[in-house]
Amino acid sequence: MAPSLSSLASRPKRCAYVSFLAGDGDYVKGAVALAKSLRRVRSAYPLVVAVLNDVPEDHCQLLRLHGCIVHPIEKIQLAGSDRVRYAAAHYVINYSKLRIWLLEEFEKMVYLDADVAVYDNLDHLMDLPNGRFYAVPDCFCERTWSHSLRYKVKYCQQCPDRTPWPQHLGPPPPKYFNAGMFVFEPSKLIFNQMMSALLATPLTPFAEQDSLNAFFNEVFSPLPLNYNLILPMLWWHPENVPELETVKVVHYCAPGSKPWRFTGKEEHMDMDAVRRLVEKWWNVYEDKPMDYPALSNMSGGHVQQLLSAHLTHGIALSFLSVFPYREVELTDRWSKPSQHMTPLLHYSLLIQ
Ligand SMILES: [Mn+2]
Ligand SMILES: [Zn+2]
Repeated sequence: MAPSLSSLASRPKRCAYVSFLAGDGDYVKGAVALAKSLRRVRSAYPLVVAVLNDVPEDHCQLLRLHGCIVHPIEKIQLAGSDRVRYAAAHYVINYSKLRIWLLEEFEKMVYLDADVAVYDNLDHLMDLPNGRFYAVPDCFCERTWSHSLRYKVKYCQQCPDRTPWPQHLGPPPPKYFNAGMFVFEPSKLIFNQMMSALLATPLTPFAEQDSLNAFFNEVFSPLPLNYNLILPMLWWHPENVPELETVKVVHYCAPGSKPWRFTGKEEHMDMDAVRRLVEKWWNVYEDKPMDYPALSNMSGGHVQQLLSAHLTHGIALSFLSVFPYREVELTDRWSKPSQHMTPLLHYSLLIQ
């Protein structure tokens, strides 16, 4: 099985990547791709996935099979949050993500959204000095920003000279980061302070991202764009975009850009760079040898337990296609079918 939080806590350097998942939808595919992408670049630290209780057990199991540490968290329900006009309806759920600050088993973590993929090793971020909040500055040019003064005056911090901030409005707004990727230190104290701040201020369209920006404003240290390439940069600020091959983290945040739902028909989605990056995601997602590290390290007994206790047919079948030698092992072990055998194990014997 994947190591537990407590056994990880005894490692010399207690660091981890962490993501967040809610609901029973297809976002789990993003989390699987994220896990595989981190392993592909040989990350030394595990991926914790903080899940709300509406994530179905077979999705949690799938994440565990991919080597993730699944960590249940409770929903953060804020009074009045159902009356806020969020930039996207699902943002209301994102306040719960703040609970990752309670993971004090870890001294430093890199948070990554489930619609993010990692294409180069990021372990060095764990060595950044403590006491700062590291993230990549956002872009305000998408329509999701249309509620904001920044959008209305066509000001974007990615190119402050293109349309300068109007003088009569006072100083330009403070630097604002995208919260799809950030480096932080878990702390219950900070969590409690953030919750108090949330309760004391009105809720705003970008939900937890706005709150994090307000809260960490003074300790925010910008990271270079290649640590969180938000796709709108490709069409709003092509002159700022680094060589795609050097981009370490891609954030598939633009409407229509989720690779697992990609049709190429939405605005900007026909760009060559977008297609290349979506293809890159699929190469990771479908990289069979990168599948199910948890099972490959497991003893036959454990695999049996898993197969009989938790797995759905779909997962079992794809597992068997990745580890055919395991199939033989299982078949040997179960060569005399007994009445205790689950229908699932029957199935694996039949398809050999
Ligand atoms: Mn995202
Ligand atoms: Zn912009």
